[in-house]
Amino acid sequence: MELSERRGVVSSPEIRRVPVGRRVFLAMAGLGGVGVVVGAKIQRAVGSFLGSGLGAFLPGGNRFRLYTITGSFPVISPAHYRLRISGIVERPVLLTLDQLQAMPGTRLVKDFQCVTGWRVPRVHWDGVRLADLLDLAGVGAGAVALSFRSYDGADTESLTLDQARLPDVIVAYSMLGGPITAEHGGPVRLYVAPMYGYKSLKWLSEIRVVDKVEPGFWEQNGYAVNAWVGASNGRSDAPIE
Ligand SMILES: Nc1nc2c(c(=O)[nH]1)N[C@H]1C(S)=C(S)[C@@H](COP(=O)(O)O)O[C@H]1N2
Ligand SMILES: [Mo]
Repeated sequence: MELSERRGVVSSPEIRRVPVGRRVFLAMAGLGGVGVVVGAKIQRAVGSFLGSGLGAFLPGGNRFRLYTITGSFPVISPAHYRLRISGIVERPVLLTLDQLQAMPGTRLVKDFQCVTGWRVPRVHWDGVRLADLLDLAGVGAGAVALSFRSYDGADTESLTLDQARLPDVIVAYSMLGGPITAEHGGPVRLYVAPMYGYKSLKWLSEIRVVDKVEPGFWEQNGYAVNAWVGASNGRSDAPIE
């Protein structure tokens, strides 16, 4: 896949962008432009999900809300997916999905907790520890933190190197017992188990090793940079339902 970078946005003719539509994209008051996708249309689109055993889109609690900042989501085929590791590294890395999945994997069964209060218990995740990916690229002198970019061209996130090396911080390719769907950030998203959901950046395109923490999209909009579940986060992006 030819990746082009314009103003830091990774784009490619291989990436299709599916608009979620006015009816299901609700602009949020608090965090301008942030959308939470709800509604029948999307529920049908991800209907396969209902077979996951979690009943993720049935009315009531214990279900994921789909988030997208942009009002659309990128659909990236597994064959065209690439993960770039760049910045202060000894060996810049460009991985295919096959190469990522050939690395030693980690399985986690953990709750997913959005800062707004919704929570999905005992979600199954598979992926590669971020620590292992850092070792693959070799972190160089002076490195302090990671900056993450998304194929949506909008979301960004950060972790310190110490946070990134925790054993329950993974680059995930499976969620809820199957490949991560496009709506949930597939083929590859972050899963930062000890932190609120906004740290689990979807459609992960690039991990940059940097010399200072660069607060991501949600942090620039008021959320805590260190998003440990349980920490106080002072404001709400609660979905309108
Ligand atoms: N690229 C991207 N990643 C994202 C978001 C987003 O809007 N865009 N929202 C975050 C938030 S606030 C949460 S709670 C989770 C929600 O994951 P889900 O959409 O799979 O339910 O994704 C996180 N990762
Ligand atoms: Mo969230």
